[in-house]
Amino acid sequence: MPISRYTMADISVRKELPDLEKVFAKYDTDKDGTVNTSELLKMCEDLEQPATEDEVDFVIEQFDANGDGKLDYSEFVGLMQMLRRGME
Ligand SMILES: [Ca+2]
Ligand SMILES: [Ca+2]
Repeated sequence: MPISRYTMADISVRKELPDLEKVFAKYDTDKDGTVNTSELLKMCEDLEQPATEDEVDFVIEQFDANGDGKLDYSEFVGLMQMLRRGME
């Protein structure tokens, strides 16, 4: 049986965690330790995945574990893991 693709993805995400920290810091433009709707909108633009505010709100809702309407770093990592799997 081949190694699970999810296992491979988890390994590559873990290796890239330092980079994710940089990405998070780059888009947390007001440096409050969370990424809000407008900050995530900017990231989508830069990734050439333009999204509407409603779409970004929806994405935040999916990953907003503590329900504050914004993504902190651990929630953001969950989003990035999902994106990575979606792109495979
Ligand atoms: Ca912020
Ligand atoms: Ca949150």
